[in-house]
Amino acid sequence: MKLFIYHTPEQTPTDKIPDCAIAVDVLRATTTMATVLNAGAEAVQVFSDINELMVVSEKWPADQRLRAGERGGSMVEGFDLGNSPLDCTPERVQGRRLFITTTNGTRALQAVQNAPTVLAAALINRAAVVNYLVEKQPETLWLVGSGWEGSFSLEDTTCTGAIAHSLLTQLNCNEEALAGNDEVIGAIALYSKWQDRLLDMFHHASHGQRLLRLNCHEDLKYCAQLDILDVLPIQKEPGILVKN
Ligand code: 3SL
Repeated sequence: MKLFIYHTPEQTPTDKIPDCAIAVDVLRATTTMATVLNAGAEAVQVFSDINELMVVSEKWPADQRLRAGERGGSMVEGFDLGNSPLDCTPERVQGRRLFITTTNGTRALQAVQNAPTVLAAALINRAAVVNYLVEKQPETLWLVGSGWEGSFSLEDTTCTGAIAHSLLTQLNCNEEALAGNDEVIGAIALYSKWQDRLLDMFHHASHGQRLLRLNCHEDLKYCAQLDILDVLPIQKEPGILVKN
């Protein structure tokens, strides 16, 4: 297995595709996707464009859909939900499809949607993702951080490092054998620095600070938990993720 990490969708190559690609948006899109599927949602369908989401979701039965999304961290006007994983309770989401648009996370998924296998990862489902990778052993693997509007984000690259770090242990190999680019070595170093202080790391991150200004402290606490959900969001057709 050769692992390549890209910090943002913009840095992700467009002239090739890996065997498996994983989008990461710890704060908060991929955390929300893992949570909603774990809570019994039928599927998650992602959009970068609000109008397109409205047109497609309009064709879905009203009692079987939820429209979710944020811009600048705040809920899109008229939607059922924002992008808080804490709102995704079984009572609210069971059996429904979540139509979601977010600033960066949905773009990361769309950047890799042509790969044969596409997953969504966060800290909360890191172990489920790593177990899948160890079982399937894709030859080429990309981890794509969502960043923030084209820039690096501390929390996404730390999460890619958490996945890489666990892969090293599970595959019993060294960094040189696993790493396809230098970003892998950097991400593992970043995770090693923060692994026991993930919530603290969010407080240092610019997007963590943005969410704190929006009173999302409970969201940060939830998103900072490692390996708490055994759920693997996997793409079944472009833009549509289901529980594996
Ligand atoms: O950028 C994104 O995709 C979102 O996850 C951002 S937020 O955490 O909902 O503000």
